[in-house]
Amino acid sequence: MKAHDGMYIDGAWRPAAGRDTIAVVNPVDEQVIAEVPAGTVEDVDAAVRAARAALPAWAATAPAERAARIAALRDVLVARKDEIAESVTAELGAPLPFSQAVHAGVPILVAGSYAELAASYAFEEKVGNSTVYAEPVGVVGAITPWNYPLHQIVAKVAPALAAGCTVVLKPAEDTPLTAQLFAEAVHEAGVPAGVFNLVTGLGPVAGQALAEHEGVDLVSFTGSTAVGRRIGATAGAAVKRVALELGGKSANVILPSADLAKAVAVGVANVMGNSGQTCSAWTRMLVHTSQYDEAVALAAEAAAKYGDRIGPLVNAKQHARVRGYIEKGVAQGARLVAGGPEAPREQGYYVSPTVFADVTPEMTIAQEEIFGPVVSLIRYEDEDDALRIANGTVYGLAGAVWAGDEAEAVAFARRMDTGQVDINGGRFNPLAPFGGYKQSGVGRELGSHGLAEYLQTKSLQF
Ligand code: TXE
Repeated sequence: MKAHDGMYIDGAWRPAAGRDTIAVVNPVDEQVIAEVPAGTVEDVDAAVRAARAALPAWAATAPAERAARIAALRDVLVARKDEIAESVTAELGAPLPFSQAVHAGVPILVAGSYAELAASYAFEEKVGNSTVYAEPVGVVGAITPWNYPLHQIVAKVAPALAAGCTVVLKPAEDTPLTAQLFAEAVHEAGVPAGVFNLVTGLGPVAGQALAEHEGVDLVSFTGSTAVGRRIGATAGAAVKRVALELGGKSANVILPSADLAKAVAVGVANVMGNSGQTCSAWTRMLVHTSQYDEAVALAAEAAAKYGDRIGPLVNAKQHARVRGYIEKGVAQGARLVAGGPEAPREQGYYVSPTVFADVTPEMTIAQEEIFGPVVSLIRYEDEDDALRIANGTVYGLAGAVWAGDEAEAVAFARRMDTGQVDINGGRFNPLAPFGGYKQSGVGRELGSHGLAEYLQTKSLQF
């Protein structure tokens, strides 16, 4: 695969400060497909300086001009959609149709939504005898994971640019090629030099240097709760803004009045998509005791149908981790009804679509984020029991409720400690705020709430 051997800083590809590189591996066949530079503290420093230098002019541009640049960026993402999908497939292993529809498709919607929001947002408001201005926070340090290589970037960079912030991005080491394509797209879109900068590198080196840099005003991080906690602590000590989008253990609550077959089929598909590497995945399926056996049979059948259609996990570490969780589920007494810990192929980081029955709420597989194609069916006795189980983890990112009557589902969803709930399946809305309650994070992405993360307010009294 084509890769840049430098960093995108101040509007150009520049040589990296060090000589170390990171190998990019295709998870389908475990072959190295490219090398990218491993950024150092010096690279991060150069990128932050460029972002700071570009800040005053970009912050002062009219919202309509920022909207025009983001619209141009969206158009480049449309024009280069196939290339983006191929890049995600090469470094993440996702099947090409999924990469085209989701990995390349969703960022187009998100960029489009921020082109519109940049133009329509009330950056200036009259409140009684005051004028309140929404001003950019400043330089953003964006640290992104590999599970949605482009979406995670666009969900941070598009609102940051709309707000008038400048950005330094440190993408995940597993998926830097798509991040490099994104930098090319920003360049083609005519975004001024220094407004967006890219430093590829390792988390504990380049990521940490970015999070700790005193020239960064806001750190926006998506990834593991362990790293998020550290970044939050560092930001707190420096009194700097932070946005954290962390793990999840979302509940798919199927109430007795629901269309069971549909709820189970959509629920299993939700977990298997992207091979389970989705922070909002509905990994716990909660079914009333009277329908439990039927739901288990339906889920096992739905998972078995997936067969070869799901891609591998991203890397050897995740492969070992997910299989370890499946072994733990078996050891703790859960019943495997589809899949299992054995790797289904000799090559590639594959895990079979796996369904566990007889899962109890306190089991490890019902509490911790597995991040693989594994769904756990948990039985409940009544609605209060279902609510207690749904709310009974440290996470609160997403979820689903199914019921015959929408109002019944809404009433249940309102009692869930979670940031986003799909009612009877739901439909993706790029304007709907996304983010966590409890240990799933701090702040929101997408829509006007996502834009507000990158703004600070000033009021003038008259
Ligand atoms: O995440 P890391 P990993 C969860 C999921 C997964 C687990 C581990 O459960 O199994 O996390 O994944 C950068 N300072 N999620 O190890 O390490 C790193 O380079 C600054 C959920 O891949 O958190 C990458 O860019 N940055 C999730 C990013 O953090 C650091 C998506 C995420 O990597 C750093 C991914 C440091 N000290 C994993 N250490 C979601 N919420 O969607 C690492 N990084």
